[in-house]
Amino acid sequence: MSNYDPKPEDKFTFGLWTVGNVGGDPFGHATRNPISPPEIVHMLAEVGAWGVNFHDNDLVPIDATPAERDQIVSDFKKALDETGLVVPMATTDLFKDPAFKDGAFTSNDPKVRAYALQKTINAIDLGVELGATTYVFWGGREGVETDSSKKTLDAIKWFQDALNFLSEYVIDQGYDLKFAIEPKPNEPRSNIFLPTVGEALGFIGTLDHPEMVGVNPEVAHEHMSGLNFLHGVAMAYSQGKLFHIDLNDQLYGRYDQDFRFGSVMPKQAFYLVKFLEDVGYDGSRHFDAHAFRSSNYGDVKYFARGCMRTYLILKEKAAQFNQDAEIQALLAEIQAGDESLAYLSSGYSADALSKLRATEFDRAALGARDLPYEQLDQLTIELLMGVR
Ligand code: GCO
Ligand code: MN
Ligand code: MN
Repeated sequence: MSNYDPKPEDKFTFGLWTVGNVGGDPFGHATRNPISPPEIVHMLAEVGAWGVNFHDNDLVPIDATPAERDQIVSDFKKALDETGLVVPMATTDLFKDPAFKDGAFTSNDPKVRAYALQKTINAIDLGVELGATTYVFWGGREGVETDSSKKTLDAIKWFQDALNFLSEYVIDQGYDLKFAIEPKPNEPRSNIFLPTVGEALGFIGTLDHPEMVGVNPEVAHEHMSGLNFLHGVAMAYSQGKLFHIDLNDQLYGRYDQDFRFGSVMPKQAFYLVKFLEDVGYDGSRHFDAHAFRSSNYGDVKYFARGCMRTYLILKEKAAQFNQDAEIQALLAEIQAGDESLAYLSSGYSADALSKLRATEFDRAALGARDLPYEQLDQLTIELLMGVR
């Protein structure tokens, strides 16, 4: 058995807003005292994370003077230098300020849309200054409570305009930066635009620079919609669009829970980790989760270590699954190919068509085929429960 200590090559990252979350919710005040960005960096280094990500205003308050900004950024850089932590991703807070109460890029107010663009340009500069190569777009306020308030087609167009403008900005500056859209179905808006990975992937194809734009799927967000997260991730990966990933956990049909990775649906988390490791996903493994409101900062460290530890345990389980003789024999039987049909894998041709037309299929035999999926699933569960 390996040890489960995180290493830099695991590329584990946390946002300033995750371990720095003070435990407030819509019904209650903060339960932890705020800690400064340099303190968060030191805490992340202590638990073994590789990187730290941030929203512009996690680091620099929205009303900071230029001199204050420079001091804050220099203190943050010092903490990065002292700890060796890197900043792989940055993003913009386009949701907290009341100016964004009706959205940012999709607000009905053209001044708000322009302000959101300007704020994002400044935040991109800040992110790039600190080393970020991925820029996330989570449109938390991009949406509606009532569809009488906004023409959906206008909102789609404004969203496209904003990303097109920002793509040109990045190209113009010569930045090495790609964009990752983070879909979410609701919270804080009743309905958020680009609610799922599938919609975001479709939308990317309509942009002027689709090559610069991918997705940042989040476990909790797809689970809130009752969707299979692995399938969304696989679709993004198959299109070369898995630019980033937000790992946490979430029961279906609940409020936005942001639980510790793998803590409520470990079986789904297992298939996800197995997928990422099998395909050799080489981006950040970013934990976008919050410790329980009842935790003190000592417990927050358990929470952060727990996210990484669970990932590494599941990674070991995935390797075990791939080497388990009984499981692999079952899979070989289930997935066995048929040499006589190999011609179909080269696609359509007149020859393939005539061969296919001439083939006689034994429907009864197809229907009678044994598929021991119960056995396979139980073996998987036993492997996860540690008895194999
Ligand atoms: C949420 C989102 C955010 C984003 C973050 C980075 O549900 O609040 O997941 O945490 O990931 O704004 O873009
Ligand atoms: Mn989220
Ligand atoms: Mn997220």
